[in-house]
Amino acid sequence: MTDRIELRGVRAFGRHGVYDFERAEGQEFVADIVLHLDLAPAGRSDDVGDTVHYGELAEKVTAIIAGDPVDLIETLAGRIADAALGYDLVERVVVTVHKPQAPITVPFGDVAVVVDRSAHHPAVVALGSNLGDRRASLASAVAAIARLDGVALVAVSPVIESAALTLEGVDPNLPTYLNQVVTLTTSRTPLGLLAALQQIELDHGRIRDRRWGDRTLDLDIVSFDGLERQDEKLTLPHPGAASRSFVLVPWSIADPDAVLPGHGRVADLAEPMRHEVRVEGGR
Ligand code: A4P
Ligand code: MG
Repeated sequence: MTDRIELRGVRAFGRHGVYDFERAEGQEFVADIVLHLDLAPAGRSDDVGDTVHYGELAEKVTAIIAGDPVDLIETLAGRIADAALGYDLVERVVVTVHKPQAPITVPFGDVAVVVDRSAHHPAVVALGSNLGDRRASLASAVAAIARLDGVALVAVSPVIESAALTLEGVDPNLPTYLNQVVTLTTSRTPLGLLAALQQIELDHGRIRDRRWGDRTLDLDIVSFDGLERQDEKLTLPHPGAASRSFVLVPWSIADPDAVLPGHGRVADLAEPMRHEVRVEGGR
């Protein structure tokens, strides 16, 4: 990601420092904030809702500098970074906090700390395959997800097998599915993660013809950082997640403490469905 918003030289008066006189008298602090985010959607829509409003961010930064005094500019920079990462679109932020009047006993030009932080969104991805070498497709898809920039795998469930669910119900005549669930953390946005997963599907010979049709590889985002959203590109949590044994059972094994927003503990939801699927050895 090379797109950036650079907000530099935001100044405000604060009372940060380890010395009593710094708390009593205060001084000026200056912050530079570099946001890493995809600016293409805003470039297309020309809508401020598709980017970060830098004026609004600047006001938050000055409020943090003028707010609760802390000893270290490291702490201040961390607070500013947290505020920047509070914007869902921001994947990474580099914050520099300058303290040009710091109590240093020799002549100096500037002193600053730089913190570089990435977003850590927890997310859950469900994998499914009922065509071709299903085991190989799942294993290579898990490896491809692990290799994605800005993605770190947390847990990989065992592989489970189940009959194909179609829009008309379970169809025992169709090839059976192997499914698996991975949990991860990512600095990507939900749509950034979806785009990467769709590329992995294509790399594994996925042909989109019929909805709910047989497939070599299906990758669905089950949940993303507790987010709830619904539009033509992405629905979160995945609408099928709450009712599907082939998602809930492996997810509950990968993360016994998981919660599906609006539905409760995944382990409780999975329990009555365990007989519907066969759990394999898996990883
Ligand atoms: N989309 C919206 N929300 C999401 C999300 N949370 N994750 C959009 C991923 N994609 C999401 O998906 C169609 C569109 O959904 C995408 O373009 C994306 O922008 P698709 O993968 O092209 O089509 P699909 O998978 O055929 O449709 P759908 O509705 O995602 O089907 P499901 O829910 O994936 O169900 N039976 C067993 N036993 N095991 C299975 O894994 N899977 C399915 C497919 C049916 N029966 C099954 C299984
Ligand atoms: Mg799908």
